[in-house]
Amino acid sequence: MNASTPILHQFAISPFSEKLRLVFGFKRLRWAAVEVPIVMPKPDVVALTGGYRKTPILQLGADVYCDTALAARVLERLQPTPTLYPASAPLAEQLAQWADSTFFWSVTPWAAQPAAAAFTLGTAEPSELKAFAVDRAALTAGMKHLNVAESRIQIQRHCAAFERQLADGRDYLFGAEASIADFSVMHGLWFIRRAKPVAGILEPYAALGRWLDRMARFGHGERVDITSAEAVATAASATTHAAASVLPGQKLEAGLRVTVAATDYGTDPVTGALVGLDDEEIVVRRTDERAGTVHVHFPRAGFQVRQVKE
Ligand SMILES: N[C@@H](CCC(=O)N[C@@H](CS)C(=O)NCC(=O)O)C(=O)O
Repeated sequence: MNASTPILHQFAISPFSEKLRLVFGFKRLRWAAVEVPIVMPKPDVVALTGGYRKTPILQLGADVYCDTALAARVLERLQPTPTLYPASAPLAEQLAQWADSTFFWSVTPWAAQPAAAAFTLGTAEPSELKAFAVDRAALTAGMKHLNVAESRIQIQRHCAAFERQLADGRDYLFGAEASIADFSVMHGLWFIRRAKPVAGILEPYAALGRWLDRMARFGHGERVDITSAEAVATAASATTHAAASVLPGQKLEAGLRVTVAATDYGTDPVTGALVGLDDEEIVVRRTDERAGTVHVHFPRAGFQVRQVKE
């Protein structure tokens, strides 16, 4: 790996990580994988982000990108072809946003039900299953979850709609070209497919099954595995950051001390100096004793930036 190799901090059973692993495959990129802990604590993740703990995160030197919606945009900049945002699919990002939220939370109760949890989580060890349940309950405190019966109904509604969308023989959800929407819908269905004892829920949808196989064939690109210590050292030794600026009219000025936090779940705030703000992205600068000066990037969609009142 060299200094410009993108690093994905991810773990094997994570659907959102699978979304980006497939994007690496789609774009035939070479990337480095760091395996992060499935539950807190995650000291090396937090050294890089300053508090954000969701998975995955994308690192390019001393720039750290939170949330897969933004990370996908960054991978598009690195490797524009094939595009994730074809002109033929103007609603691709909107459908992806729905799939990453409403659809994802519709499938998780089904995939994590007791009959399948050992497959979904890759362990049958009661203490690990318990630790996972406790960690995720804290992560999503305040959210209302569907029960398994409600999850089944929603999965069936959504899969029937995907099946109708694909019924004319198109290769991808919006037609002949794949888009970010395909990758966002894919990772939730990948989660169900891995949950073998309950994966039969997908069987009635033949065109969707062929689409899933087609998506899986993108593979994961060229992956090398590195340790989190190597990734932190890569950040510490980087001397430049991606260009960032605060656009006029954004009501906050460069250099202000701000917090940035997700608005849905996993809302741990990141505090730093504002260095970038436009309609798409928020960038803060913070210094960590091991990772050095890091720029942490968030999408505007799904995040709030607020000035810290001293
Ligand atoms: N909107 C986020 C969602 C990411 C997400 O919820 N990831 C799950 C894992 S698939 C997570 O963070 N779980 C808790 C954790 O890994 O600490 C994104 O697109 O990156």
